[in-house]
Amino acid sequence: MGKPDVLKADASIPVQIDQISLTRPLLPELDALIPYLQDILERRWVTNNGVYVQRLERELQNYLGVKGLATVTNATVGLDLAVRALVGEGEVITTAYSFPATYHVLLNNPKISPVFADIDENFCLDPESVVRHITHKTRAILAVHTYGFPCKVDRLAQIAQEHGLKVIYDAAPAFGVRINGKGIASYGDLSVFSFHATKVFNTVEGGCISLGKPNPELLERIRLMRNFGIVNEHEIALYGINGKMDEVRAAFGLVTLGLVESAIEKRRQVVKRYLSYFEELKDPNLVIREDMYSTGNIHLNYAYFPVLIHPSKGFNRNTVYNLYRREGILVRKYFYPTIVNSPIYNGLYSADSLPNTLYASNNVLCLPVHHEMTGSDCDRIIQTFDRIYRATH
Ligand code: T4K
Repeated sequence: MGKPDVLKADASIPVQIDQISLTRPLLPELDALIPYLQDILERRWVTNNGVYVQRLERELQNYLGVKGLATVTNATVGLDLAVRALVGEGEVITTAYSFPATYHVLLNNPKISPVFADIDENFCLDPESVVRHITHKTRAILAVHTYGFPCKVDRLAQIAQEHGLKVIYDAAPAFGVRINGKGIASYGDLSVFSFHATKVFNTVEGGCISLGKPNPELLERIRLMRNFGIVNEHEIALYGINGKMDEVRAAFGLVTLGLVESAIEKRRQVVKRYLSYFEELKDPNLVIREDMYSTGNIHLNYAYFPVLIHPSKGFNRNTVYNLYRREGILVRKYFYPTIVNSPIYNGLYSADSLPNTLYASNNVLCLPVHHEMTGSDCDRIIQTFDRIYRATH
């Protein structure tokens, strides 16, 4: 008898309805939120730098261990403001292996020319590829701590210093990550976190820009720019946009911030189970960056669990994706497509010089990780993978 044909889509198999979501928002208890909401309504002050926004900024500054911070309405606006406040104009070297927000803020800025460098083995901007793209017009590096894996921050700092460049980190997925006990946002000039519902810490929508070193003038500029650039009610001092966080979301964040550490621990337990499965499988065609998880000096947040699947006959990222989805397990192809393999960019950005970016985009699959996952969810995800794997090996 041959192997069961689990790879063949069979319309008679009902799609499972007890879905396992890629992630789940970290939510406050209603009872914990109500006193804040009552107070906000009684005081009739709901946005524009209210008391809860200010309090959240103080608490985040402590949690992240940074020297100054401004909350924003989301990380996309935060990245836009960070680039405008710090860089102004010129070439910015960045990665195409990211959520479109990262490079769209550069493409949408008429004074900035994005230059794409390739990624390294951790899916982050490769410092040596950055060096190869530096020209006399380069002003900054915009790197992403992809999946919450830290970039090679020391090497990037060295390159920036040698060439007089600014460094901005898109730290959207890296909330709570630490290196040698230092918050990830202590590296670079500015870091931008996302507080979107799908992130480890969330305010429904939201984010913050934080400073790697004290710079009150820069912080003031960012604060002005997130409020239309207006001073003294009528004077426009500089470019600005509506990038403000409101009181309701700040209150939401104040409550969820207290839940973050235990949520990260629950995520760690999920990742531990994945790691032990893949380590036992020991297949060099399945790359899970296990060294990232075991490096003692890096405290991860377990935001995502990417698996790079080197394609082999009958077994590749897309087959695994399709079969998982059919089973109601909502894995994702982060980051596919990217600027180099999506038709909407009209072939403007060639993949030729970005082989690692293209390869990762075509072959990485993210498995579900979140704080509400149970042991049996993990078992189901692992068993499903195993079934597909065994049928083709
Ligand atoms: N830079 C990077 C590197 C980023 O990854 C992102 C955002 C940004 C910048 C920009 O940050 P923001 O401007 O958003 O602050 C999601 C998020 O919307 C996006 O914030 C995030 N990255 C990206 C990686 O993921 P989608 O379109 O893939 O999300 P969606 O709606 O498909 O949800 C994903 C999973 O989460 C699903 O399994 C369902 C579950 N989910 C989602 C929501 C919204 C829930 O269970 N509850 C929910 O409320 O983009």
